[in-house]
Amino acid sequence: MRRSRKLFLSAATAVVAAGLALYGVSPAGAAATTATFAKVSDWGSGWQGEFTITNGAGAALTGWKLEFTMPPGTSVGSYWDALLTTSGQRYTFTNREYNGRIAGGQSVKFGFVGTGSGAPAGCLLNGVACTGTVTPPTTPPTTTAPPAGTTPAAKNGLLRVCGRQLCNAQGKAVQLRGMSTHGLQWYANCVNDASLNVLAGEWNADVLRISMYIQEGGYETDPAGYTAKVNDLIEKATARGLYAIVDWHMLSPGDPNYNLARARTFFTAVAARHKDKTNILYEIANEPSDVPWSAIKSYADQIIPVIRAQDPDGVVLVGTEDWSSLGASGDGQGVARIQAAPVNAANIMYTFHFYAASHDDYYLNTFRDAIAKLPMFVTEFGTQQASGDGGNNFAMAQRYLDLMQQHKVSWVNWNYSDDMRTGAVFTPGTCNAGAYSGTARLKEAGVWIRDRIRTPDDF
Ligand code: IDC
Repeated sequence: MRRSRKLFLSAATAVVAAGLALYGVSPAGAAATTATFAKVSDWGSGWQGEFTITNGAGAALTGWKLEFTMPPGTSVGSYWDALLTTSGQRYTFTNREYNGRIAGGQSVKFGFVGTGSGAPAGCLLNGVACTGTVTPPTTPPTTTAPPAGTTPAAKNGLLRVCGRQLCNAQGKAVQLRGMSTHGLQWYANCVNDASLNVLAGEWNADVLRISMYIQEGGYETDPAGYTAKVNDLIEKATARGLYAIVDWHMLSPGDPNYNLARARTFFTAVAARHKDKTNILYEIANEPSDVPWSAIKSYADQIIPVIRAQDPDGVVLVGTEDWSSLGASGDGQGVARIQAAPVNAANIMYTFHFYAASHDDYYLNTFRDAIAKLPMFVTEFGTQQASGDGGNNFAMAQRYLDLMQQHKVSWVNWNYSDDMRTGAVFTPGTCNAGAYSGTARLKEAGVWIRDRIRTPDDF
């Protein structure tokens, strides 16, 4: 009797384990893992919703699936930190590879935008009511822990856009600060092991923007050579724990579609090569100009899938109207046009560029408005005029920096070279001399921006 009973229990356990292994569900009655829903904001025609999945038990959960039904007239739009499949009004979200593991006592969140006035109903977490009878399996976790180390890229890992923020692999909103190179066709001699050691080790920068012009003697003149140069600088940035922004520095002509075929070739090669890195961001169009938002959006909608086909996880940065001024250098309606017709992709941010001596309160207010509505990244700014030259307006620049710090908007300053203009941080001749360390060779703007990059990070 005892023997057969034992056999029966073993068989039942095996069946349950086999059937539930995928999502780590074990029999009811154990410690609960729950999912709770909240509307975190509501603007009348729509709202932002968030689910928090909490592992109340001791062992790690290794994956999750959450499903619910929306009432007729209510639907899900964009979403983040989960994958989505739908069947009619039934929505099924599953974890991304970076947030499937939930240690005991920990939570993960994912979010989405809803339209209509209804709310999720009939919620199931791993097939069980979201109020909780799911427990973790005893199998060890398969997801790798965040990389060890103290560099910005090691601490933060793979970035992703969460709501309107840039978040690290632990789900914390972070601000990156760093420098842009000048055009590689002119000032590649300023970006090398010695200068990047100073940028990473003395300036404590988080990010390097690799500015590759297309015209003006750039990529179009030597695609293989410039691709190799960018690849090399990505490796140098990676070796120093910096994030790398691959800047497709289209400028004139201002229509990004002019270079679409070249962009396809370039981004396919670069994304394929670096897809396993966790420190790459793709800036697909530096400064569009003289084209409507619809043309920029059309370009983005075509080039982003090219990148994602190789590297599905990298954050993509999208240029905006009128030299990435969000349309402030045009009719000022750029933010509204993006909101009316956003780029068809998740995990993207829009870019804003400013030059503090040229771009006063009107630009600042346009930017402030955009921060409240869109995920924003300042991939280029200067303390001078838009020419990158002339006197500095540090007071105005500081107002932008304060706003960006308050809202954790990442920024990159133009530029890490010894060009003669006031916006280049080094005095002419510095790069040939290889004398990047300290402040002796820095121009006024260089001293100012170095001080502001060196302050402690928020991560
Ligand atoms: C400027 C460079 C200058 C170069 C010029 C031509 O400082 O040496 O001759 O480009 O391309 C931008 C552009 C950036 C500009 C910068 C300063 O993205 O390429 O660099 N700027 O004018 N937008 C606004 C200002």
